[in-house]
Amino acid sequence: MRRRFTIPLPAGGALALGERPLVMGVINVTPDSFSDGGRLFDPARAVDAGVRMVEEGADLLDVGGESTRPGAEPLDEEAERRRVVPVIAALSARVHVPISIDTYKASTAAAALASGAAIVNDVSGLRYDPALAGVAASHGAAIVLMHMRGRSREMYGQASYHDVVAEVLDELRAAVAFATAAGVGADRIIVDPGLGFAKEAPHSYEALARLEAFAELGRPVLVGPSRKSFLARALGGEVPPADRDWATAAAVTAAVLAGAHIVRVHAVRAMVQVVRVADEIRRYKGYA
Ligand code: PMM
Repeated sequence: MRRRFTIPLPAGGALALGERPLVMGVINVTPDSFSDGGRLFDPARAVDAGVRMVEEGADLLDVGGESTRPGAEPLDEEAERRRVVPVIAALSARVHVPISIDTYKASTAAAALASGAAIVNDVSGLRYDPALAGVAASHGAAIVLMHMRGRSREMYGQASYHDVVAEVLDELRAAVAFATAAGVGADRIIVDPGLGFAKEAPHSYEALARLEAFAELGRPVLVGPSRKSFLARALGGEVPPADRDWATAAAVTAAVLAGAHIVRVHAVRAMVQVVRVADEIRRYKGYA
């Protein structure tokens, strides 16, 4: 059973989750993203890409200014804001889907929410900047709490688990408790197991294979397998990120069959097809 949720958004909006899986298109306004090699660093190209993704069926857009690839250096707040705010402002005038800001910094989130974003996507699960929770709460924003450990540049050092699903569940439960204690409405929280973050490839595969366990948190589940290196691990060689969309399709299918509410992807047009067919199959399993 994929539970249904209605997530309140700022300005009286709402996001219906669970009726069908939603597709979140990724817009990395970075010169060094692992997945698209900085293609969208130019703001006008980033905006056009977002508009195109919505035409192709994206239900949400996720805009980020700092690369989270392993080994990436952190970006200062001012530079991050300069990258993302113009893109979010322009996109929110041109598209009618909710926009999320992929940041762990309270000041960037505040500027993004003031420019039209409705969701904060925090890869640190509120561990890097505790003030982020208050910003999300005061704007009435929804928040994605993703699981990871450590900082991107050293996260693989902490990729050690006895039971990856049980430990990620515990750590996400703590993040949800932190968010609600800081005033974020429990009804605004979305959880994410953080595939590829502080996880070796087998941990990511196990989290994906056992994704149904995350329903236990009582919140909608977002997953981001798109073009990640754990996919290349199964391909037995060097497969560059831009050539990982078939591999992504397999992971997206697994996520949808396991009840994911949102999949975060780069190749929107192709993954919309994948999601629709996988969801149709899921319906005939008798749960939907
Ligand atoms: N992955 C990346 C960045 N942000 N956010 C969420 N919620 N979940 C993810 O899996 C996730 C994320 C890394 O991929 P990218 O650099 O291509 O955006």
